[in-house]
Amino acid sequence: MIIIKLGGSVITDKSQYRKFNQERVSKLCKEIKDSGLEVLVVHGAGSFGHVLARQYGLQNGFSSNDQIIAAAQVQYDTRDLSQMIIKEMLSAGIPAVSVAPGSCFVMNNDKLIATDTEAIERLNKLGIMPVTFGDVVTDRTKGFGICSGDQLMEVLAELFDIKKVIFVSDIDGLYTADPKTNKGARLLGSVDPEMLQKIKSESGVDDVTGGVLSKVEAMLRMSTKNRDCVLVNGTVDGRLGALLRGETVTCTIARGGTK
Ligand code: IP8
Repeated sequence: MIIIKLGGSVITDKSQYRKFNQERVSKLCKEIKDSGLEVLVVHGAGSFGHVLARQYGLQNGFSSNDQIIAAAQVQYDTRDLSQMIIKEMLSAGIPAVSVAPGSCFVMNNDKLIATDTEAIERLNKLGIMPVTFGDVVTDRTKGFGICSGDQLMEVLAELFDIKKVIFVSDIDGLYTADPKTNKGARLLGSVDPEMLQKIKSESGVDDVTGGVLSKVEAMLRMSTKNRDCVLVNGTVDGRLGALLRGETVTCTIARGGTK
């Protein structure tokens, strides 16, 4: 099975609160469906999560009562986004159901812990794709915290038999520097832990979970000798589909796996 994260920068406009990229999501769902592969999808929160999370400091955990309504609002917004994605999946012919991460995971000081995954495993066995997403989740130490889609990818990659991991983002891959501000930035076809140390991450928009640098760190943790971890641009028509078909595409492959 392949696990794919549809990043918030692709499925939403991260600069506008609650702006869904319906057309893009529809295309990506079709590319996934056409691949005919067994896939598990996780999605980010984009502007349905990061804007309010940042505004109310939700990533730091509970510190004041005015965060509570914001924590609830974010969970409403991310569920709304998730349902919009499920709608596109169903239209593409993918049987999928949205599963809020707070129903099967808690956090402990920002570490994601799977408490009850029986339902998502059973859904998957039935042939219904359980779709989880970045969200506000309760935290045993901090009251609540931000559970990113990247953290979910790591936990789900251990729970299921995952042969390939794909992060769909709005960039062609990992660059040696920010290509938006640095003309000399070079796209890396592959990255290892040493190379990552040299790379600067700049995003310029709200991202309480750290942007591309933490994503590549997660990718390196998830890559093994038998499991490729790929960062690919989902804003380019057909690129995800080509990758799923096994074609050579512009992307960055994380190579760090010692396991
Ligand atoms: O978009 C973050 O998840 P991500 C979740 O996968 C929130 O980083 C609520 C900001």
